[in-house]
Amino acid sequence: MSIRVFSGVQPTGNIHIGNYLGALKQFVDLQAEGTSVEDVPHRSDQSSLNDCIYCIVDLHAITLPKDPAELRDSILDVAALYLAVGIDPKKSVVFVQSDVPGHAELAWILMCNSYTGELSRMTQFKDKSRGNESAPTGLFAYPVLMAADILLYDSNVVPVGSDQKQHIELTRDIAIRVNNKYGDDTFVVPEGRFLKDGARVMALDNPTAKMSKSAENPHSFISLLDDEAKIRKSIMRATTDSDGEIRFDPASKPGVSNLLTIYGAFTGKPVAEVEREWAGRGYGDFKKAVAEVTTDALEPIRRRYAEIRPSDELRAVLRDGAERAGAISEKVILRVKERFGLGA
Ligand code: ATP
Ligand code: LTN
Repeated sequence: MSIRVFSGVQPTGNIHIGNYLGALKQFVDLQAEGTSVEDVPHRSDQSSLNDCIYCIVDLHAITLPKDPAELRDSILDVAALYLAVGIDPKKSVVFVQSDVPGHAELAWILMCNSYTGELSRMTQFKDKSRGNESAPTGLFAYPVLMAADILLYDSNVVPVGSDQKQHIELTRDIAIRVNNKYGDDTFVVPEGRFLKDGARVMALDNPTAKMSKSAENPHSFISLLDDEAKIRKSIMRATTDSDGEIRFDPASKPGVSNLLTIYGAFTGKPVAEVEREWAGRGYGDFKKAVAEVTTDALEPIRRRYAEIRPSDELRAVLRDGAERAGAISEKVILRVKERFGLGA
C-alpha cells in the first residue's frame, strides 16, 4: 500500500518563495518518490510511489472577507501554479476544497470533539484576531477545518511550512482523542513533514517575521511570478546587518541567515556548505548570487504558468480531481458516521 500525502494552499494573494520552499517544492518531490518509512513511524511497509492529494483550500480563504470575483481568480491562479511547479495531475489529485462536501461535514464532527481552550492557544488565531471580539467564528475554527482536510483522506504525511506545526499537532491530538472514544481505526494519525533548511523563509525587509503574502511592502517577498528585475531589486534591498560576515546565525544575523537559507534551498546545497563557499566574501556579491539562483529556479515556473493559466484544461483537471477526492472522502465519511451513530 502506498503512503497517502495530503496538503493544501490558500487561494489568497501572491504565492511566494516561502510557500514554494516550505510547501510546494515538497509536494513535487513527494510525488516523484516513495516516502521513507522513517517519516511514517506507524507503517512498516516501504511504498514504491506516494499517493498524493493537493487541495486549494478556498473554505479557509473566506475566514477573512474576500471579494468573490478575486477569490474565483485566485483559485485558478493557485491551480495553475500547482501544475507550473511540477505537480502532475496524472500522478496526483488536484482539487478545490469546496467542491468536496466532506470537508465541511467532517469539520463539524471534529468541532464537537475539540476544545475551545486548545483552539484559543493557536498562535495563528491569536495573531489574526488580536483579541478582536468580532473576529469570525470561522477564524477560530480554522484549525479544525484543516484537521478535517487531513483526516478526511486517511493521510499519512502532510508536507507544510514549520509555521503549521501547531495545527498538525492539534490534528493529531483530535485524531487520537476520537480514536480513543470511537475505535482505534476511526482515523489515521498523520505526521507533519517539514524541510530542515528553508522550512521557514523570512520577510526580506524584516527577517524576524515570516515571509507573508499579506505584507504591504512588495519587496518584503518574492512572488513565484516576479520577473528578473523585481527579484533582483527585492534581494539587493534585503535587510542584512553591518558586521559584513556571511554566517548562519538566525538569532543575531537573521537577514544573512535567511539569504543563506534561500540560496541553499534553491541550489539543493546544505546551508553549512553554502556558508563555507561564501566565507570571507562580501554581501553585495552574495546577494547577486542569491538573485541569480532564484531567477533561474523561477523562470521555468513563470513560463509554464503563462501557458497553463489561460487553458481550458485547468478546469477539467479540477473537475476530475474533485471526483477522485470525492470518492476517497465519501468512504471515510461513511466510516465516521457509522462509528458516531449518525444518519438513518
Ligand atoms: P501567508 O501568511 O503568507 O499569507 P499562509 O501561511 O497563511 O500564507 P498558505 O498559502 O495556506 O497560507 O500557505 C501554504 C503553505 O506555505 C503552508 O504549508 C505554509 O506552512 C507554507 N508557508 C507559508 N509561509 C511560509 C514561509 N514564510 N516559509 C515557509 N513556508 C511557508
Ligand atoms: N492552514 C494552512 C493551509 C491548509 C492546509 C490544510 C495545509 C489548510 N488545510 C491541510 C495542509 C493540510 C496554512 O495556512 N498554510
